[in-house]
Amino acid sequence: MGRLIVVSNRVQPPGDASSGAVGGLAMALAAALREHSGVWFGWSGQTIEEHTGQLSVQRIGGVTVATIDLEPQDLDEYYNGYANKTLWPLFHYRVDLSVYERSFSEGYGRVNARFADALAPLIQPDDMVWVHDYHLMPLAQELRRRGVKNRIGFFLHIPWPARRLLATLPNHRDLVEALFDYDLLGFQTEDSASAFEDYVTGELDGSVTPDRRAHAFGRTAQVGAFPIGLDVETFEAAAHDEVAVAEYERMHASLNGRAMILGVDRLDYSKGLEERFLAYEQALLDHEELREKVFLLQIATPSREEVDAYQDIRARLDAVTGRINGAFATVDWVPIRYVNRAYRRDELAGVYRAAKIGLVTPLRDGMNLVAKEYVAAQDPEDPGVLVLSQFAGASEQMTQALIVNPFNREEVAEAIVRGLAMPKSERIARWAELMADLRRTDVTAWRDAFVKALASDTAGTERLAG
Ligand code: ADQ
Repeated sequence: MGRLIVVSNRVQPPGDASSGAVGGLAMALAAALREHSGVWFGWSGQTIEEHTGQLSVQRIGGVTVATIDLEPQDLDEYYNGYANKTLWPLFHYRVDLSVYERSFSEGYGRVNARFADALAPLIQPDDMVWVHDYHLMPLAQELRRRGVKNRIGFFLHIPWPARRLLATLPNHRDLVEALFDYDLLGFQTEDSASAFEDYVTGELDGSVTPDRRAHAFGRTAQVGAFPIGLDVETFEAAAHDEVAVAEYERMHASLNGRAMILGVDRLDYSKGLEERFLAYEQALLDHEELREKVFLLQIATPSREEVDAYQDIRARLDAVTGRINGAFATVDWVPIRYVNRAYRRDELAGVYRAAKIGLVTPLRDGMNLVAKEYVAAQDPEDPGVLVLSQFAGASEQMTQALIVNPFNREEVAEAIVRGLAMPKSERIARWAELMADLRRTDVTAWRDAFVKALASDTAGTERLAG
């Protein structure tokens, strides 16, 4: 087998596992490439005034990292535009926030073509190409136009929306047609994979065989669910290093005998932070005995600040936090501690371990790695309880969590109360099952399953024959 070439919008070479980098995608890919002498291709994160197509190639930690720069206009139209103002909200069920402008889709097409121009000459005959996420859906189509015949797989880290929702996107058929230039289409969950199949049969008049080969536009792509896992070993090691232990002890000392409920998220409207604060408020209203006995620590790192919707959600969260703290705080108790900085991974592990409740309540989420990190960081003798949204992809696997509807304030409030009161034996039993599953389905298992499916897929062979 040839090399594995991974393509993603941003490239973050495998390095210091304890770095403060935010983003589940980056963490998972660094782990996946560590053992492969693979190539990682993507945007450098830098902009230049005029596109040159110049490729920068470096060898970092056993991986060849190849990057290109983008123009400011690319960044506006492709990244902040089509990817994060059009697709991200729509795929997270926020049609109301999804903005469509023709310049966005032009920019999206242009950048995908530029990626293909730079990438195609690097591809050798036996290589497999693995493309990641919603930024790069048309990349295989652009590579095929440049004569690339290799196997190309696509993995979507975010949810695939319901058929009628996707149909609201102008030119949605073109977007999906481009996907049929991949050999393998991987989704996080069964829910997303079957929503895609539903679109193929319902919207395109295509068909899907029992072994999940989707046919449309005269082409075939294999469909599958490949739930992303955590790099459990690295995370556990980080959870036991000096920084993690010191952070745990510092947090523990500051609890003052109070139980900590914890949220950790990128500051994003899909994460359900406002609804979460209101559910916590509901718990304080319904259960006066909790007051001064618990607090909510919400760590929310700002992201995509150039996009208006992200500034709006930030302002709303500041206001809700202020209101709840104003209503309930006493001289020595603040109900919500709201922190906007990024943490190192080991620091974060220490914080997770000190929390009685991990409150992970996105309104919609491809997987959600925070839920998995929370479980992996717990003390096996005295683990905390995970409260998890039914709309996080992780809920398909993590059935021993307390599963809640994040839109139902009372239900989330009651789950918090139940978690706080849960007997140790039940906490241990639930945690042990969750942890065993995390190990079984870690990031290596995810990578191996995807790469194996891509290597064994026969759709590409049909392409060569046809
Ligand atoms: P994200 O939306 O970024 O990822 P998630 O899976 O929760 O969501 O990953 C977040 C990562 O960032 C975690 O590793 C977490 O530890 C880290 N992080 C969050 N806040 C942090 C902070 N304040 N400081 C430091 N680190 C922080 C997308 C999809 C998800 C999918 C992943 C991977 O939206 O659904 O699970 O990709 O496929």
